[in-house]
Amino acid sequence: MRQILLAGGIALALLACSPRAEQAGAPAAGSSVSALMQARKLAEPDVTAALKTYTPTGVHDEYLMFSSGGHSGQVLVVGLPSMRLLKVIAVFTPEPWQGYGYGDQTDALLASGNRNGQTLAWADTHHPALSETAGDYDGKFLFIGDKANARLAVIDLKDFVTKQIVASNLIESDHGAAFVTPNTDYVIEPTQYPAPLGGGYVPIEEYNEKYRGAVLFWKFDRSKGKLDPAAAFAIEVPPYGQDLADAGKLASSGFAFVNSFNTERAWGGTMEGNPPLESGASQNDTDFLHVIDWKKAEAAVAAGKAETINGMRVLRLPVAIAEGVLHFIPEPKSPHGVDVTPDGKDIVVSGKLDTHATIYSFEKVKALIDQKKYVGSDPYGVPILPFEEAIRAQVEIGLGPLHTQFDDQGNAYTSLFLESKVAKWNVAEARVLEKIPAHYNVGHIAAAEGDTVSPDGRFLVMIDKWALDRFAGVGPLLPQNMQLVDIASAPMQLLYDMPVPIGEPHYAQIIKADKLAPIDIYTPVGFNPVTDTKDPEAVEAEQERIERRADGVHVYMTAVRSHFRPDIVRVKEGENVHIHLTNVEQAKDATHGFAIGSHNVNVSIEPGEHANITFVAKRSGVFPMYCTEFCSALHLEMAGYLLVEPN
Ligand code: RUQ
Ligand code: CUA
Repeated sequence: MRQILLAGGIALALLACSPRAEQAGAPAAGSSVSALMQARKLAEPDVTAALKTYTPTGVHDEYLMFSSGGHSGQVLVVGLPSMRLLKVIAVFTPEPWQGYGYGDQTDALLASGNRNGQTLAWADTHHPALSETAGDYDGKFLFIGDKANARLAVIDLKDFVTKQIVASNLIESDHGAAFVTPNTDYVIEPTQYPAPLGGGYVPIEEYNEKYRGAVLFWKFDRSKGKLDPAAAFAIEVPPYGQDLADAGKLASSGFAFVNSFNTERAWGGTMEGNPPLESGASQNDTDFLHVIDWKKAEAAVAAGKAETINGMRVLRLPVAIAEGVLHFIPEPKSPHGVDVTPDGKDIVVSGKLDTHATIYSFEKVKALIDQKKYVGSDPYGVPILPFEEAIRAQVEIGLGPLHTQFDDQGNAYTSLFLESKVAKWNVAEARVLEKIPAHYNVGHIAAAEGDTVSPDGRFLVMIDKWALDRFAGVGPLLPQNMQLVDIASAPMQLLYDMPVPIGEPHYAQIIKADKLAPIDIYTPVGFNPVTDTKDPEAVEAEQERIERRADGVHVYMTAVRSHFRPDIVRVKEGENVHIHLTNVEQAKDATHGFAIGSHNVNVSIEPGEHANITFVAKRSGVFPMYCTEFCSALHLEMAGYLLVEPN
């Protein structure tokens, strides 16, 4: 009976929506919930958490979260509140199920991300950025940065497919990418580790003189859905280890804010009599918040004031200073996150080694810039604004504050890495309201639309760096942990732990699902998702054929449940084989795969999709070709042969 009382509220809620609520057997339903609770040792908060996240079969999630896939080089798409993994978007690395990296166009796309002829088989994805219109997610595109190789990718949310990978030849690593300006005019990519701009060798002893960072602004052409490298520009900055970035919005539109964590300019050398980088970089009490007027930078570049370095237009430091593009403000100690409030009026910075969230007032910052009120300049001549006069408040927030997100009630949420908590605090009052434990060492957090001009509140996901005791043991390498929190309830409630076993997710963004309108099938039939157009080699039904040309054998093939046509391909040993394959189906979810063993041939063709595959028939023999998706009752019969005759 006590169990029934304990679960009373929930049981009542269940009964209220049960068609059998009025029947005499109603108490049985209550006792079954309490019996389940008892059997599974669940307390009432466990049951409310389950009820807040359980999503019955066929019911769709209200939000989608786009998360970096870390070392996997991919992007994860997770439904909220269920925390179900819905998609892994193949971006920087091959993805076999999607045939990404096993056909001509996806090979070429991946190769476009190679740097200086080096094939790159991995990426370190950190920060996804949804495209915005007027500072709000518009659900059209997603950008993601690769820290290791200083690359950016563009994903079209019409079909959740990567369309472009770019890398400048200016910088060697990035971190604060990708962040977009409020109308997605630009995607921001700042360097992380300084190096000579444009590449080349310079002894590290000349670090101060010759090593530099840069803040890149990649122009986005919305009509083409592509970044336009020719219209990109960069601003040279001192070698301070630039970190995260955020674009100003509303009140602070036209500006961008970038952190730095190594104004000491330490460069390590632990075996050469120097302190390790980590202690060398933590000497100063403050580093510099970079305040960038990108509208002015854009105008200066348009006026021909940039210098082209290895293909990128760069506003050199003296020009950036003279044009009023760059100002510094001290920021306490080894900062990491910089986050602009939804109204664009405040900029929140947290220092990993400082217990405060520092709130800069954009109005004050702008006035100081206009009055040229400087307290000096850095060794490179960049004017420094007075800290005390630029801030609105500092909130004593806890240990190791990193990243901040916002809700619709004027509150901010800041991750506390060292404390393993998230602090909820009121922005106007600069006052901490509540904290919730994370398991453990929370890095980024993502709130529903929590970095836009109109956050939704409701949900927040803590992206934890350590999982320790949260899941069953699977050997020494544990999964990462994402924890869903209900931030609309008071106090905040932890709802769900989601293990992530394919890489360390860094940042994520959460968008209302109804802002997305993905297609179900490709039309017209013969569409190539990578080139984003009907493929010139698309095959119509009844037009299947095999042609012998100077460059080899061209097989024009269709796939439809449950056969390939043609299903016999006869070639000679050593011949080039080009397979042009169209899935001519237009039924939702009617995906076929196409594989030839021992030839690294493997593609996935969604309804209406076309793929081109080129390979050399190096070895004579008989090689089965088959469909790799269990598409129909006669799926096993969806097969054929590649016959390679010896010479
Ligand atoms: S990171 S835990 Cu954004 Cu790469 Cu902060
Ligand atoms: Cu097509 Cu299996």
